[in-house]
Amino acid sequence: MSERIASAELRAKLMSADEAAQFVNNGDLVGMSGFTGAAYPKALPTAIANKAKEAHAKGDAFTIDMLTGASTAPDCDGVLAEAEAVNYRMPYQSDPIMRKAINAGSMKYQDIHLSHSGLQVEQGFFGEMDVAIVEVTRITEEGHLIPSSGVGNNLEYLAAAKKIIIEVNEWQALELEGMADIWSVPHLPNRTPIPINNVGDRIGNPYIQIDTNKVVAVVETNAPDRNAPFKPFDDVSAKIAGNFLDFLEGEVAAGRLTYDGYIMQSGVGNVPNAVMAGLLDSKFENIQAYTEVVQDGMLDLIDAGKMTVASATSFALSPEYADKMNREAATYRKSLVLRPLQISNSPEVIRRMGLIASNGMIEADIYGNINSTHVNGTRVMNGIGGSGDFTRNAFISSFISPSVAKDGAISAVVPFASHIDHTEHDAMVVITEYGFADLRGLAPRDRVAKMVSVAHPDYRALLEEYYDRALKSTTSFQQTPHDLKTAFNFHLNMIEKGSMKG
Ligand code: 0RQ
Repeated sequence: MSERIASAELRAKLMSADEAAQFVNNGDLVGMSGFTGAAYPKALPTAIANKAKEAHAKGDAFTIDMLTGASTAPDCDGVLAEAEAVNYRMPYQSDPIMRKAINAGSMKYQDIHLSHSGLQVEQGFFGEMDVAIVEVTRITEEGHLIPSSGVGNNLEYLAAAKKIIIEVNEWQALELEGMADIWSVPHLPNRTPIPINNVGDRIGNPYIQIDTNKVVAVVETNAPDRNAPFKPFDDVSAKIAGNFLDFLEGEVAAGRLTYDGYIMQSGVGNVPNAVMAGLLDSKFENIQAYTEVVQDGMLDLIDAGKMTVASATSFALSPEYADKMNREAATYRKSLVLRPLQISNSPEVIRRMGLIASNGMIEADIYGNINSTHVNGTRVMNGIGGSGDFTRNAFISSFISPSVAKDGAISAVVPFASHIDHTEHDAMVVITEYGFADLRGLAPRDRVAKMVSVAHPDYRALLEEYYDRALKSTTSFQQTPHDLKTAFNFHLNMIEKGSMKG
């Protein structure tokens, strides 16, 4: 195992995770690797959680402020939340225990555009970074770090931190080396363009260079990335995938897209994964992805010869596909590029690519405002993640969702979104199992019928009644009619009666 640590200087700093946890203190700002269940540190979070539990048992305070690339896994976010060891979290999480603590008010969470997060660290918005804890596949003789299954904000955290702890994970395939393309976005002001013109362009090095003097500990691990498996495809997700393909076909017919070389971005989740499965049997060839995470569906498209290249910042693979990646990394390396988050999610590059974005949502309103994050406007689900980076800058931005959640008690189309992450100015197409609502070129009042047509039939009359009321309401003008007294009745019904139907 120690042959993965070729630098003698860093090999001399090998220790156990419990020993390394001595460098993490109460009140520290800690930057960790980790992005959608991949590349997060596997040993230090538990060691820090144990340290917190011991301190709490003695009546002492112990919490950290925790920054990552995005969500992690039960053995990172989960154990730390369970130990009440996190005071503040940024920029994205999806752990059930952590979500509960955030919504109970015992933990602070700032849910921000992922493309902004590294820059804000550089600009010192979160204070001085005490420790960076980063998982790698290997350390070279020169002390350079070979990223594991994701890059995220590692560059910014390693540069900003006073102390560095490195986890070298033997579970990660050595053949991942060469997949990462490390290039630092120039500091403000006087930025120069990011020189990426094509999805697969490589512009940097396969390793991260660090100040090895800052390394206080190196810890060896052998533990898998932990993403939950995707839900099996059902009839609803198959229909959504079919409607997404119909939409793409319409774009081809209109001359805005060709069957050759379509560039996609796909959000995480069960439905986006099903949409990719739909592309397998489509007429589209040489598909490319300029996106945030590599998902199971993309590996299937690559295997089928349908996808030529994907650029992302990390993997978000089910356990089965993560194993497959580990076995076949040398082959996948030819078609995959892992970039720092500031580049994978760069508005500049996204706009240049002319990509079609598709992300999941909690709800959309009749005018096309999208809520990606908050159930009933106040309870956070996961976070905006990269969906804003892509939605705002894509050539076409779509949202895909089943028309109902919780056995029909919740409608995905509501009169007024109870929280708005993506405005009517950014969202262009909303797709459910009932079809697609193409909102492009339409003023707000002309969007309503389209949105109602993709709502579940059980909710269509209720939405039409609301719109009639909004048109006549004394609280309303006609640009974007709303009856403010009843705009949130769907949500109030859900809270008071257990169903949006009332
Ligand atoms: O909960 O599993 O307990 O039944 O949300 O919903 O339908 O399986 O869909 O997995 O695609 O997730 C918006 C959460 C959708 C996701 C969201 C409940 C539903 C179910 C999952 P159960 P589905 P998905 C870039 C892109 C924001 C970040 C983003 C998300 C569970 O897409 O987090 O886009 N997006 N990042 O029952 C109450 C509603 C609901 C609801 C769904 N209206 N009210 N619960 N659910 N709608 C990638 C990154 O940034 C990393």
